[in-house]
Amino acid sequence: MVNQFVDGEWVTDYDPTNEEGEFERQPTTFRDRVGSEDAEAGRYHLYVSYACPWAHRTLVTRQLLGLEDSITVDVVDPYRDDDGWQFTPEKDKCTPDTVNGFDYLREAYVEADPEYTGRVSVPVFWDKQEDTIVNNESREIMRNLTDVFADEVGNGVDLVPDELRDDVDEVLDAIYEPINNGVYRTGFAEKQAAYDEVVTELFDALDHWDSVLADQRYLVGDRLTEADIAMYTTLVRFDEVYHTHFMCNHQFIREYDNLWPYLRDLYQTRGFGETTHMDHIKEHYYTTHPDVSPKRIVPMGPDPDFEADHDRDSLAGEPPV
Ligand SMILES: N[C@@H](CCC(=O)N[C@@H](CS)C(=O)NCC(=O)O)C(=O)O
Repeated sequence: MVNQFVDGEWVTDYDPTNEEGEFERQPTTFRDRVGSEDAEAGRYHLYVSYACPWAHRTLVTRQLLGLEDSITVDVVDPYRDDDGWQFTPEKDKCTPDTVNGFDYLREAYVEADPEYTGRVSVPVFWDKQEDTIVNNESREIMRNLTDVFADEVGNGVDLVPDELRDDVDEVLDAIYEPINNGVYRTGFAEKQAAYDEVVTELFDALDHWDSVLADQRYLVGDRLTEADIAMYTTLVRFDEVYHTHFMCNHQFIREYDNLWPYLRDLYQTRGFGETTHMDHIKEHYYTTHPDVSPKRIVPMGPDPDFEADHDRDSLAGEPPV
């Protein structure tokens, strides 16, 4: 059971699985985009959890595009109970809500729409001038930062070059269901048949991308793009969390010939490692899904060595400077 708003009322017993026992992710509702005329430094804000792979996408993008001084960030508590995401500034690496002074992220959702129906999720891209949510869909926030903010108030790095736009979108689509969402569909499957199907899809996709990465440095070739950011935030959580907690245990990422060095390459690239906070990641998953891990014990390992050398720089392509 999960918590969400129904017509502005907070309910705590919503079932996100269908009759086949398959987890069904709801579409997000705030889907605006900031145009170049409004992309001012200081006006926009990100509410994130360091634990969340979707929010993590926006943090990596913000760093790569040099938006640290233009877009502010607040970080919620990694533990989420029946009241949803909470601001607990007393906890390590957590912040208060520096924009609105809210105690719970859900207050931002009803501020934006008093009749809101849906989940209270991170990331939230907030407009401080209009006091509202611009967008809460990570893929669209990433693209808005890339297309508009990078040039207006960032460093001009291009994470989706025009000539690769279709390829980037194709890879984002291709990895979403089997991999990014696949780990959740695996972990939240309620029946054996549902689990069997999605876990097979997940590992078939990982095998596929492992072979693609045998002779190219990044997912669409020799340029680091948004597709790599989307892949990274799932892969970096895999061995520590998804393998155990979500039963994605056919193989560890560190057993793959190419995915593992690829993951280390990204981790060691500006913007990736420094936005990866494994303490928040592990605390969140192992304590927040009582249906999956009822004892709320955070396991000790396995501590993959993300800092170990990789040979990926012998392949064509360089990370953005
Ligand atoms: N489609 C959204 C998904 C975001 C999402 O599911 N975030 C999770 C954390 S990993 C969340 O906040 N879940 C709380 C909830 O759904 O109640 C995106 O990509 O931005």
